[in-house]
Amino acid sequence: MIAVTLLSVLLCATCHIALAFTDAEILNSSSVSLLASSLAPENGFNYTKKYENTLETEGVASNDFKWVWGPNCEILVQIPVEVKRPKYPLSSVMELGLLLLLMEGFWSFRQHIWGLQFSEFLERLLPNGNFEYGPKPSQMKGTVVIGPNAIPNWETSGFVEYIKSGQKQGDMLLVVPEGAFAVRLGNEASIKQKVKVIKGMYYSITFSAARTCAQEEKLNISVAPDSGVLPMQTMYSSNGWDSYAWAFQADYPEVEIVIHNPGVEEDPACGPLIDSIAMKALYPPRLTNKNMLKNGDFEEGPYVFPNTSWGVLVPPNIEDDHSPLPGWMIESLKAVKYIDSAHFSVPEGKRAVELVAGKESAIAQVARTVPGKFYTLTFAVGDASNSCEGSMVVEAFAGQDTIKVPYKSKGKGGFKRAVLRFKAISTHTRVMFLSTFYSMTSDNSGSLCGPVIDDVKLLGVRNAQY
Ligand SMILES: [Ca+2]
Ligand SMILES: [Ca+2]
Repeated sequence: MIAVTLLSVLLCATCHIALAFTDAEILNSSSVSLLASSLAPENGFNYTKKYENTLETEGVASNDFKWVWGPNCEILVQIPVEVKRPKYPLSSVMELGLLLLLMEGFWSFRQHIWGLQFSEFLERLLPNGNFEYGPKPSQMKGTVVIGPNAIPNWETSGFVEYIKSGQKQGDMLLVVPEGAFAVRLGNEASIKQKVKVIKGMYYSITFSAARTCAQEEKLNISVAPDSGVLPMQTMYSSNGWDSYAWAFQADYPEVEIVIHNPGVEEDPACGPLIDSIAMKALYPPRLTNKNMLKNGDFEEGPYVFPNTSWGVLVPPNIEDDHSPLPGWMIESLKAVKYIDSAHFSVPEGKRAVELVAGKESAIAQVARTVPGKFYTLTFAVGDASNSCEGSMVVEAFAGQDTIKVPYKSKGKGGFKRAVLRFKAISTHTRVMFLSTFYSMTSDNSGSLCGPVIDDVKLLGVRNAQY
C-alpha cells in the first residue's frame, strides 16, 4: 500500500485559480509543464516527461509525484513514501514556497509562484485543441470525418474534414500552424467542446483560422447565450493564418464552445481551416490612482500562442461588451491586432495593440471625468518591428479634443510618447485611437499593418496652467 503525503501548497489566495480546473481535475499538459519547469532544475528536480497527472523525474520512477486540485481548491502534491527522494525533498521545496508566499504577500506572489506567471494556470489549449489526435481510419472517408465523435474531445456536425499539413488543395499546399493536423469546417459545419469554468468569470478564446477559398468567409463562435461573428475577408498575416480572439462571461459552471461555419458555398469543402483553440480567464482590470483608464498598458488580454508569430486579432466588438481586451472597445469595421513582446517590438511591458486597418479599426474607452476639469492623455506610439515602414499617424481623441501624432517607422521597432491635454466637457469622456493611414508590410506579403499604441494613461491635472 502506498502511503501518501499530502501537502497543501496554495491556500485561499489561489482559490479561484484552482477552481478554473474544477472538480479536482488533474493538471495536465501545459499546466504540468509550467509547474514542472518552475520546480526544475534549481530545486533539484529535473522532469523529463509529463503525461496525465504524473511527472516523471530523472532518476525516480514514474508515479512518484501526483499533482491534483484538492477539494478546497488547493494543489495537492502526493508523494508515495517509498520513493527515493531527489536531491532536495519535495516537502522542503514546498515549505520554502509557502514561506516565500507569506513573505512576498499576495500581489507579488500573484506574479511569482516559483517564477511562474500566476495567470498561466488559467491559460491553456483546450483538450485536443490543436487537433493532433485524429479520427481512426474507419471514421474517415478520404479527408471527411464520419460521425460526430470521431475527433477526440470534440463533437462535430456537418461537413468536417481532418486535414494533414502538406495536403494539397488544387495548387495550394495546406499548412498547419500547430503540429501536423487541423480541421476544416465546410458549409454549416461546426465543432464543439464542453469546458468547465467558473460561473460569472470572463474568458477569452483564441484560435487560429485560415481561408482556403477566395470568397468571403466568416465564422460564428458561441458560448450560449453569447455569440459573435468573426469576419475573415481580410487577411492580416503573410501565411494565410490569423489568430482570433473572442470573449464571453460564463453563465454556467460548464459551458459549450461552438465554432460554426455559416457559409453556404457551392463547394462544401470551401471553408476555413481551424487549429489551436485555447482559453484564458480574463481579470476585469481595475482603475488605479495612477490611471483613470482600465488596462491602459494592454497587459491584460487574450491568450497569445507562444509558437505563432502573427499576433491575435481582436475583432470589432459589435454585439456585446465582453471585450477580449478588457476595458477596451474595438470600434468600427475591422480588427485590431494584439501583439506580444516575444514576437514584436512592444513599447512597454509585454503586450500592446497594433492598429492594422487604418481608420477602419479604432479602440476606445470611456472614462469618468469632471466637467470643466483638465486632464492629460499620454500614450506611446511606435512600430511593431514587423517591416511596417513609412509615415504613420495616430489620431487620439478625448471628448472634443484631438491630436495627430506622426511617427516615422523604419519597421524595426521603436516608439515615441505623446500627450493630449484637454478640458472635460462631460461626466464621461470617450478616449479613442485610430490610425490615419493604411499601411502594408514591406515584405511583399500584402499584410496589413500599422502603428502600435501602448501605455495609455489618463490623469487629472491639478494645476491647469497651460
Ligand atoms: Ca494542429
Ligand atoms: Ca503594454
